Amino acid sequence: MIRRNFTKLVAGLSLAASMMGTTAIAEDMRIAVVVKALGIGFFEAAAKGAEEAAGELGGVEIIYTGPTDTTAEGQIEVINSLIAQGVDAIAISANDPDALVPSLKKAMSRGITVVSWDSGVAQEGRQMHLNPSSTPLIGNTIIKLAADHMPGGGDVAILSATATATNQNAWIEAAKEVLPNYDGVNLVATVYGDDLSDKSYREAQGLMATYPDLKAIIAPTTVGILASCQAVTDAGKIGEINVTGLGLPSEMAGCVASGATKSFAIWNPIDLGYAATMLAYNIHNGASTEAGASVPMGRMGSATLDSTGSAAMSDPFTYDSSNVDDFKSIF
Ligand code: RAM
Repeated sequence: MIRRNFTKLVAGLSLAASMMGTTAIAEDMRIAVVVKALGIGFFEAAAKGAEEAAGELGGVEIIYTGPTDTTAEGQIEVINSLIAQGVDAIAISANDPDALVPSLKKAMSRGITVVSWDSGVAQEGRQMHLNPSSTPLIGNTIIKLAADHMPGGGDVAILSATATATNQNAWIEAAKEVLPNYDGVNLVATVYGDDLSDKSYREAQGLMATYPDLKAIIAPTTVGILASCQAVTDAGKIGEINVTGLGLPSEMAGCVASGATKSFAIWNPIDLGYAATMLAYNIHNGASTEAGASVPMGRMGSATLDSTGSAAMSDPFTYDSSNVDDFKSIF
């Protein structure tokens, strides 16, 4: 009897131990959040959201990493090192849709869960992609932001991030599609500041020099919009050229106060980092990524995958002098 109980006890203990073991493995998860480049405020805000998700989930470590500049080569090095470290998941905002595919495929073949967010990877290189918002909506928003303050129409230019950025290229394409709906708005150029402040500043200066009648610079990048605002301000062209696009209230409040920027838009980058982390976690733990599947993303609800394995988070929000100060301490 005693022996039987003892056997039962041992069996029970080893079951508990193996359950604990299983739990420990499931919970001891390292998620690498790979960004386009380090030092960009937008991604630092997303990292806060990733940490929030990890805290909620428990037993999840976030490795926030990325290259020092916005290149695919830099990201490939980072991915290879993450494969060598044996992380459990990679959630990446890509500098190029195709160049990262071979290294991400290698990661997946080693059992690493791969999702892209913000700026996507081609479908074969990831298990799903989370867009911040609907691409046509963002494309229309960035043109409308400019058009709303140009009643007589006129020349506008786009100052983008890198020429290979999946997200900016998709938004620009969508913007060009709706351009005919905006009478008199004339897109004269698209230039690339590579999400580097100094290069973006020089590109904005170049636009002003080449197009003296420019009425707006549309920068669908948080780095580009801030650098453009600085270039327009330094050139004494506030009131002449409106700088708009996608920016962070924390970085753009001064530009709105000075009048260099009438309005701009963005979604919540903290929510985006949070949602991407939740998706990586849930897919790693078995959530389906079939078309039509809904993957839970904590307090952000769930992401419903389309036929390309993509989903969108939420609509962008417009900021101007009436509300920018309420958000500038948040992101
Ligand atoms: C920059 C990056 C990022 C983009 C935002 C709007 O921070 O290019 O990918 O989503 O701008």
